[in-house]
Amino acid sequence: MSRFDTYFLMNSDDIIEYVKEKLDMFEKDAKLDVKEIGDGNLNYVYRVWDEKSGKSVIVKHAGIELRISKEFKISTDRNRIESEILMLVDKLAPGLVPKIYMYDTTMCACCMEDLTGYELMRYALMRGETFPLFADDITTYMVNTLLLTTDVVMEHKEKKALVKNYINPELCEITEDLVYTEPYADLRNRNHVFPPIADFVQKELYDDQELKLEVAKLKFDFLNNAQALLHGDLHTGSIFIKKDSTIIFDPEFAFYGPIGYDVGNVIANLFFAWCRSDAEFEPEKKESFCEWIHETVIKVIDMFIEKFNASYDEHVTEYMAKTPGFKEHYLDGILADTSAVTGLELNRRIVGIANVKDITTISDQGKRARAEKICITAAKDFIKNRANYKTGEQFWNCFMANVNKF
Ligand code: SR1
Ligand code: MG
Repeated sequence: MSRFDTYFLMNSDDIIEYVKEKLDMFEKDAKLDVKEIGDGNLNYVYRVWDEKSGKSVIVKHAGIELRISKEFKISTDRNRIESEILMLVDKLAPGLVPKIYMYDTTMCACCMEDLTGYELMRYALMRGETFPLFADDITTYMVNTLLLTTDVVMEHKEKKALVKNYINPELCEITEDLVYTEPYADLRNRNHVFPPIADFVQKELYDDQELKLEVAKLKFDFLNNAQALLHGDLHTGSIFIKKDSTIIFDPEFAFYGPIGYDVGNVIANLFFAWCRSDAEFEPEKKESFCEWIHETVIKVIDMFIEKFNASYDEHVTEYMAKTPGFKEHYLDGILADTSAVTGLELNRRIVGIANVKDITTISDQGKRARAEKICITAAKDFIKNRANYKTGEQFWNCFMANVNKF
């Protein structure tokens, strides 16, 4: 019998006892330190370390109520999904995810590698840090985890078993509401709209019927297109980074959905970093950082395409998917989804309940309003004209054309 045989929400003292009981890592009488370091909207994340041995571990623990709002009560099964996905991705994209030491479906907790020396990418970008390996690492991660889990490569019954295991209805519902509905109709009256742009949001988002129709089509694609095993929340707060290494974590929104959902999230969050730099940095720093974002957006799209094509040719097993022209058709759809999701993520982080600090911490109110208008205007272009953007240069030019309107 252990007090960890029945679920309860653990505090720091419980976490110390928990790691001593569950892991071989620490002596039973070790004097451990613990700190809650969670930065996301959903879970509690503890770092536990032993000064004497130098050993440390991260414990991620799911509560029944979300941190962002007690209004959300979602399944703690998200912790199992995250742990299993990280273990699977460690095989598909080795070296790009943290090691999971154990996970526990009773306490809804997992123990994983401590990534000391890394930093959350969003905060590093907010300070103007640049990362030369990022585009290469993130495109390897995306091509390996996404293409290799599709019907193009996997035996269809094995793929369907994964679809079943990671059906994740409650976390998908959050995305269906926060990404695909509420930015276009504030149905629950909970959107965070920056007051100086309230009229702009009304006209450009809530009153644009043509936009709503396109988002409705995309929502039903998100609901029904079980294309690949997604990360499901691939923003810069789900990435730990340092100059020579990138680690992707936090795949609790994982499920089988459209590949462009992950790729578009990465692109949109690079644009948020650009907007912050444009508003906050001194001219010299701004110029070099914005140039790095420019190069990185182009590389992420173009390297994704290049690696996708090579991996498709190497790994395709499906007879009909080998038909000449099918690969190009499939990739075209992914790029259109990437463009659309770039737009959806830009909009939902500006007006929804889960905003991004890149934008909300812009100190000058006029500059913040300009940044928000740029994001919304570019977003509409990426959504409505999603079939037009197929290269890195075209993605960048679309964003810049909209920056130049303000
Ligand atoms: C209610 S959860 C809000 C957001 O936080 C997560 O990181 C996801 O992006 C989700 O949409
Ligand atoms: Mg998260």
